Amino acid sequence: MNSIMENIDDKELSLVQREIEEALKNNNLTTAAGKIQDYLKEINNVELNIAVTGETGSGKSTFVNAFRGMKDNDDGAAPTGVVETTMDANAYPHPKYPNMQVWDLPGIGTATFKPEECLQKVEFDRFDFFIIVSSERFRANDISLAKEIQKMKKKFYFVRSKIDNDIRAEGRKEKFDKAKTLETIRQYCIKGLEDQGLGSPKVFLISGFDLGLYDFPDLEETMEIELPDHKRHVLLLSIPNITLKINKRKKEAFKTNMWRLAILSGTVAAIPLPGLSIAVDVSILVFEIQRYYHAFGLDDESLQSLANRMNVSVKELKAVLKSPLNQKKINKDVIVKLLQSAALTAVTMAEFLLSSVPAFGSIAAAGISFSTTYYMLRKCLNELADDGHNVLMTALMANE
Ligand SMILES: Nc1nc2c(ncn2[C@@H]2O[C@H](COP(=O)(O)OP(=O)(O)O)[C@@H](O)[C@H]2O)c(=O)[nH]1
Ligand SMILES: [Mg+2]
Repeated sequence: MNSIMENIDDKELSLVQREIEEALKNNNLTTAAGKIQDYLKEINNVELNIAVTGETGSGKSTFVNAFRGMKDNDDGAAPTGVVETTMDANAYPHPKYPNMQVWDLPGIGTATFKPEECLQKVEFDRFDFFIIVSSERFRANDISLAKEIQKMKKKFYFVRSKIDNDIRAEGRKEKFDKAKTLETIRQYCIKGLEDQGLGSPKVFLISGFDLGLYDFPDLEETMEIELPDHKRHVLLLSIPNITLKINKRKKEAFKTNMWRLAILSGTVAAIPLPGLSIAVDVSILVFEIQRYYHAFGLDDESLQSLANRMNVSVKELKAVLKSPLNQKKINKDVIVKLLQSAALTAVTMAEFLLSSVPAFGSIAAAGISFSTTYYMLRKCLNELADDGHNVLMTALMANE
């Protein structure tokens, strides 16, 4: 797995991208399709490894689960509320995107273990960045750990956890100002770190019980900005769909691959389908549309988990779903039916293809297969992203 990770970087991916465009300019669709296959294979192999570390009881394991959209008692969840006795690094893959793994690193940053020894033991090099968690002020161990990470030229983020507890306690006071309370905690943590010679790092306030609150969206955005392109994609697809902003950026991320998939579906192993005038590779469409569905949190488990967190019923959430894809299992039959109805309107698509696809001329040669699949992907992405958006709005409004 490591070798794959080391093999792919932004430069190589942009080389494949240029090759695709070059082939399209030369009207060589077969070559373009082959290159697209390489490209998609490579981006599907990109790994994201996030290390979560900090003292026992700080909320690491809870965070590892929440980050993957899981509850503590789900299958594959990291055990929480247990006393950590070893410093074994445990990898917890995302249930739907196993290329994204969150590592629970107990022990590092506790007095028993020296940070530099621990980091060597867990092969720090595999991590894209570190999250250092503390439920109080950051201690000397957290700081020496951060310095070790810095030496290795890796990024780290400080997370002050269990903010819900602080807010609840402060909320009992008569003069409660939530924004002020949060700012006080933030400044206190930053000052502590500065006093120990760590520059002025950002500290993100979070609750592992509800990532939609406080600074998690900020943390997500920072990670996104600081990751290289190909890794950013993995983060965006796998991150739980908990804010409207994330919903929007997920949609953008999917959009960038739409035309590549449409070329591929219409060119490689395109199989004529009964009752359909075009030849497409339906399995590509099924795979991608299923990804949309999960990324926007529209599956039953995700809706249930949103309902639990936000005190709304699953029924209320389901009531706002509009896409016909929601009532069904997304499989070949469903997609073929959609294609059949989409093919009828394929003539009207030239105008959006012009604006969003490079080397449009040669793609026009791919004709109706390309247009129809592109239209389909766009339609499904729009519908499912809208549904994701509306479900979130419903949950947020119920909490106002
Ligand atoms: N109120 C609150 N409790 C939390 C939060 N995160 C973790 N906990 C609780 O703190 C305890 C330790 O959490 P755990 O994730 O096992 O910490 P770890 O030892 O660092 O892995 C458990 O009882 C958790 O339920 C949080 O954000 N808010
Ligand atoms: Mg733990």
